[in-house]
Amino acid sequence: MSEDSPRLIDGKIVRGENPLNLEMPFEKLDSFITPIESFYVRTHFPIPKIDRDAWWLRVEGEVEKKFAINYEELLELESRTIPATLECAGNNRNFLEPRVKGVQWELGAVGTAQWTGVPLSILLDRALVRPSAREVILEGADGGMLDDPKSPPGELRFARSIPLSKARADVLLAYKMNGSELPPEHGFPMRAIVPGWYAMASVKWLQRIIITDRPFTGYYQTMDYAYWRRRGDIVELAPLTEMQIKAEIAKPVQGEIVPANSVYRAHGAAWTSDGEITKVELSTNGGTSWSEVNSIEQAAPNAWRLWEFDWRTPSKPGKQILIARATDSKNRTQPIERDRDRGTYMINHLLPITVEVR
Ligand SMILES: Nc1nc2c(c(=O)[nH]1)N[C@H]1C(S)=C(S)[C@@H](COP(=O)(O)O)O[C@H]1N2
Ligand SMILES: [Mo]
Repeated sequence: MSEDSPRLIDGKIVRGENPLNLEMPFEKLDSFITPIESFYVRTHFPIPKIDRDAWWLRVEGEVEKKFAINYEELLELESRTIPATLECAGNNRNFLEPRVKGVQWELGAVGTAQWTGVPLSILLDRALVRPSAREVILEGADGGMLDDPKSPPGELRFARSIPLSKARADVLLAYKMNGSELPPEHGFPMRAIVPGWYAMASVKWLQRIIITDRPFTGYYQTMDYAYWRRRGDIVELAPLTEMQIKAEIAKPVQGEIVPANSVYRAHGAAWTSDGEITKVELSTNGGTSWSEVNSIEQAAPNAWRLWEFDWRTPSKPGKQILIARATDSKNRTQPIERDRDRGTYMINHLLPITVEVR
């Protein structure tokens, strides 16, 4: 290993230890389901140690019947298993120019798991939500002090909200990941899975669900995990929600030496929100021409689609620029340029990589 190769924990790239942030080396992508050992980890505070037998999930706010439920009781409720891709809203941040603050993720703050749990709608039904209700706040058990001058004084907890309609539609309270008990770093004993949304909404270590009649404007909803939205000449902060369409190349990697005059299997993944990936194209000449790649699986809602392409490499040695581009069933595709209103998040513009044919 060269001196500047990143430090690894369990094969994942260490982006921070306090709090713990680990990235999957994206070149390791080789299956639709990301194994737990490879799945990226994003935390803002120390991982809370939760005793399952002492843990309660409280449901309160704009409801007729607030209640608390424990782990055992939750496991007895009707459950569902769904595949869902989680992507951190700051994935690919390391490639932004000019450079911005934040965890310097490259390609691997994304993964797909099978999540098993209780539909949130079941708990909302049990609580008898009032007609005045608009949003559902999901609160984690983790918290602490931030050194951001814009953070509130004292301690705060990680919390995000979702519209009531989304909460009722497909949000899962997951206690299993890929068939195993949810690991501590991924939210034990229970986390939310908000399909199709950037993963900050999928609150881990869930301890409280608060139904409200007005928009939630907490720290992680407005000061952080927000972008600039324009209404005519008005510019306002809006919370990040759905994932933006994106294709990523797992292999070759930036700077890889690729044999000339041979067939090289390029591959990667593509995902979107509220739609299906219908096409992924690859350019091996810096965007001059594009070829459609093969999709490996059927498209599944809210999950990535792996793709591959047999690239007949040039016989002449030299640098080649590769770019992948996805299109979905709503005919959305990736922007060419970075939109600076997105701040340090939602990074899905085309990302060229250079390889050397030798
Ligand atoms: N309680 C809590 N939930 C959280 C977070 C957190 O710090 N605390 N981080 C969020 C962010 S920003 C991401 S990207 C995902 C990461 O989930 P993972 O660590 O299971 O990959 O969890 C989300 N849920
Ligand atoms: Mo994130």
